[in-house]
Order: sequence, then structure tokens, then C-alpha cells
Amino acid sequence: MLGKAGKLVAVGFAGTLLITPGIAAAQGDEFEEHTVKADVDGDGRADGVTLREVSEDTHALIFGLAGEQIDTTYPGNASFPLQKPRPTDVNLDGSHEVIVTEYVGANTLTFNVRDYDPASGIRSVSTEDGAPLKLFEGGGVSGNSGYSCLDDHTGTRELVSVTAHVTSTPDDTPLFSGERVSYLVDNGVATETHRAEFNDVPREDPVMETNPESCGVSVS
Ligand SMILES: [Ca+2]
Ligand SMILES: [Ca+2]
Repeated sequence: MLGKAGKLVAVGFAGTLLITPGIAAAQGDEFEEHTVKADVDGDGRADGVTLREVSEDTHALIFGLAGEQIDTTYPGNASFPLQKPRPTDVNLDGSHEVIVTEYVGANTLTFNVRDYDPASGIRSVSTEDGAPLKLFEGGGVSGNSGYSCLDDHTGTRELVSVTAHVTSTPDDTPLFSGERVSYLVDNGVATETHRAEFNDVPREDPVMETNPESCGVSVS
């Protein structure tokens, strides 16, 4: 069912998705949703991953597993274009994590990494202190942020977050300062393995390099 702007209408799915009553599909055609495929439980079969605006300030993330459907909600502003969830495998274990946009800033997207845990359902990958791991992308003219996945020769994959902002502009060339932080993600926890600060480097410096597609997976 398409709304007047060509967007999928959330209410059109109310009869087909068995979401919990607390996050029933939103009314009206101003709400968006995206569905992608990921193997969130690592059983080799693609699962539907749906991100849906359910109210002006709430988003729902729904994993359609083989035997059940699970969901979670979190604060999200429906006035911004809904960003597609990104299927990834940030630790190369065959179970896919989903990178979800939590906040749309003027020039920067803020992401959270979600995974499936049989015991607790959909969880946020957290850092060692228990806070949700945040990733960023964008920055406009004053910053540059992004993420990558790096595989070593042993088949270990690290998730790398880069955040930088412009600290000087000699000869009108912006130079960036920031940090590059590597994580090993295991069982929902991102353990920091390396942190490197850099100062006054040009945009094309290797420490600034990010490639989100290196974390991505395609699932059919
Ligand atoms: Ca699966
Ligand atoms: Ca994984």
C-alpha cells in the first residue's frame, strides 16, 4: 500500500505483522517504514528486519525470525526521513548485526548497533561500560565521521569508528583532528582494542578513511 507521497503506509501492515499491541502500527500516511533482509539469528536463513515509525517520537525495530517475531522500540523523530537499517556482520561470526540510525543531525547521522540475543531479544551493542555503542557518519564542512570493518589474516574482524572535526584551515585546506577507535564485538559488547588520536591531517589521510560497505552483508 502506497501513501500519497509514494511511501509505504505503516497502517497497511497492521493486519499482517504480529507485533505486540504496545507498538501497533501508526495511523496516517506520514509515517515511513523500511524492510531489509539480514540473518540476525545466524541460522543461515534470511530474516526480515523492519524499521517503522510508530509515532512522532517512537521507532520500532522488528526482527521476523523463523518461529517468532520480536520487536523493540526506541525514541526516534518521525519528522526526519527514515534511514534504512543496514545489515552488517561487524565481527564476522555469521550472525548479522543491524546498524540503525538513532538520530539525524544537520550533517551527521548517529547510529546504534543492534543484534539478536536468544535470551533477551533485540539488544543494543554496548561498550564495556554498558553504554550503547554509537557510530557516526557525515560531518558536512566542519567534520568527518564514519566507520569501517577491518579483517586481519586470522579472520578476526574489528569494527573501527572514526570521528574528526576541522581544527585548522591553512591555505583554505581543512585539516582534521580526531580519533580512530577499534572494537572487537562479542556477545553484544564492543571491547575497545585500540585508540589512536590524530591532529591536523588532510581529509585524504589514511587515518580518516572509512568504508561502511566493508561491514555490510547482502542477504537474499
Ligand atoms: Ca535467520
Ligand atoms: Ca555478527
